[in-house]
Amino acid sequence: MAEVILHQYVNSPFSEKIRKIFALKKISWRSVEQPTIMPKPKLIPLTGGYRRIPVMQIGADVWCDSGIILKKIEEMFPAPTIYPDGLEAAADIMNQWADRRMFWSTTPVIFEKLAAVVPKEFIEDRSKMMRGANFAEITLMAPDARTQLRAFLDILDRQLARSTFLLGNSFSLADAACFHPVWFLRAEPTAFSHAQKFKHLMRWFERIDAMGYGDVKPMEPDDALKIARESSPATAVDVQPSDPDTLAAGAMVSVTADDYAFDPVAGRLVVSTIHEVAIEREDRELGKIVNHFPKIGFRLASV
Ligand SMILES: N[C@@H](CCC(=O)N[C@@H](CS)C(=O)NCC(=O)O)C(=O)O
Repeated sequence: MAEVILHQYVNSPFSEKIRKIFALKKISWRSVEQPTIMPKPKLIPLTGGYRRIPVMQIGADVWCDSGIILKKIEEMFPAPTIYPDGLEAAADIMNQWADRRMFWSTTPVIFEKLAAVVPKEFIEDRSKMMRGANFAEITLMAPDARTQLRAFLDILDRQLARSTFLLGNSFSLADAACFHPVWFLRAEPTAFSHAQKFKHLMRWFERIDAMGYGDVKPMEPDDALKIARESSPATAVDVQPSDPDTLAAGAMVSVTADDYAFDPVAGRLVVSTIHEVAIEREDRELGKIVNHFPKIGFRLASV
């Protein structure tokens, strides 16, 4: 099988979620370090415009968003599962909650101190990505975010007083997902001190931190692009007739995140199932690429 390549950066919390799933499953993977701000000239040819991290590549197939990456990893490497005891809905819903709710309570708390020291290019980049929001003003949100963060941490801590992991005695997607915002807090000591007050949470945090990242070897971005250029997409057409989007295989569509980083990716529809949309693009440098997105969190439009 072609290698599993994760385009990421070390300090990326959403990548940390995927790295912990690699650790659970003891997967061998290659890590390509990408820039933290635009431009990302060695990522965009693979994604067609999608700029967020992480992105997973296998040959000329590219998965955008941790939600679809983790589903593909689970399909390829089913054991050990990220859904022990069949708790799939609970794990998936906690994943959404951690990404879209808990994570956003950490950012203002971390940047309350860091905003003064991060490069102005970073602030400008994130303001553009948030369309209209001024990222420098994130510090104003810190008091309310801190109040909510402490309540979220308490929810986790109370559960962890009663079970080793969030959904029982085995590591699940819920742990990988709730770990990443807590891990992100460690970027700034005052922010992390809020988590350190919760002893059951800290025991769990240290256990997951010690799991490592699986068997990872670095890869140069150019080598990943070469692999894409020399491969063909391995995705079969699967546009389900029951799909209410009523788009036919081959239709030109665009796929855009519905929360931030609104860069549409356009291509011909290859897959449309209840949870996934995939489109095929012809990239000038790389030839045919298929980009996979989750349905949850994205908008699909015909173009
Ligand atoms: N819903 C996305 C969120 C990804 C995300 O926001 N990633 C952050 C880094 S952890 C990002 O891309 N920030 C902007 C950037 O790096 O350009 C996912 O689950 O993958």
